[in-house]
Amino acid sequence: MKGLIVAITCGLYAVEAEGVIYKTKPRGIFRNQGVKPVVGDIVEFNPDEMVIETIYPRSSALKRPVIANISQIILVFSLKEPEFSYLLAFKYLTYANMHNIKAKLVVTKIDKEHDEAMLKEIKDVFSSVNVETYFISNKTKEGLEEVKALFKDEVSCIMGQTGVGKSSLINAIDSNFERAIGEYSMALGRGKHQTKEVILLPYQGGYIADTPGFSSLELNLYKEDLAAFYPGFTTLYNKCYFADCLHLSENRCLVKEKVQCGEISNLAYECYKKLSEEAIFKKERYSK
Ligand SMILES: Nc1nc2c(ncn2[C@@H]2O[C@H](COP(=O)(O)OP(=O)(O)OP(=O)(O)O)[C@@H](O)[C@H]2O)c(=O)[nH]1
Ligand SMILES: [Mg+2]
Ligand SMILES: [Zn+2]
Repeated sequence: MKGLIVAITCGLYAVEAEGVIYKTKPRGIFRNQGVKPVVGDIVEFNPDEMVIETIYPRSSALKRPVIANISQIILVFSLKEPEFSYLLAFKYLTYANMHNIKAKLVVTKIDKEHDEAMLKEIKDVFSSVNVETYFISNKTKEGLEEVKALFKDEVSCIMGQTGVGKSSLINAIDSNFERAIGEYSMALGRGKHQTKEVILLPYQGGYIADTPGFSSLELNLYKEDLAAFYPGFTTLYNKCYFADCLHLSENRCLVKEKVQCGEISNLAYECYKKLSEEAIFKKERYSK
């Protein structure tokens, strides 16, 4: 029987097939092969023995969070608590591009601080690199209808720092989901990691994945990947004078030209420089 892994808890793999959930285990063969079924995997399983026999080829596979076959990433940030971070947003948008998965930005908690200038800046910066941004409050439900429509017929992975309101958003979309909501800790300056496992929830012909929040330090990208997959840079790939252009001090760089003429926002480019500075080379790593 063919099914979809919707959750993994305590070593049991919840496989959904024709609206029924089967609690299965993978065959030992997977362990021998070093393969691990993950949430989002489409599998062939035996409903009598309750074992997963095979995993179908994945269209995508993310490591952070661990999930397969998603069609889009909904990146969630809050305006406050925790503070909106351009750097993190650009980092994760690059990560989405690396996996060839479309991404959209949802900014929550606009009820906490409705600073029009700040919202406009966020919208403009991301629209300069062709990323759509939505502003919502999970509390007052402002902006929610437009965001709800994004999920239709998609397998969406909700990603974001802990405490930004990912689970709250899922509950706001449909209160029947009853996702546990965490608290923002003033003392820690972050959320308290409420959601601990990836889960796929059926919604409007597709699925929504709630995922554990990440901390700001978790994802490390290479300089080369940033240069190739940074938002707004992907279509310029290999078009600079130097094929391995990092868009920094090089001459005849198309990215810098686009920044100079205002097509790519300055702020986006400043974030790029900062992320590139912090990143290491992929090549150097391999040559050691
Ligand atoms: N004022 C306000 N508070 C919100 C909003 N969205 C979420 N919160 C609050 O933010 C806190 C964290 O919300 P969660 O939904 O648990 O955050 P999360 O992103 O799922 O966090 P993790 O599961 O730890 O990754 C809770 O106290 C929510 O009530 C919002 O739009 N406005
Ligand atoms: Mg959560
Ligand atoms: Zn360049």
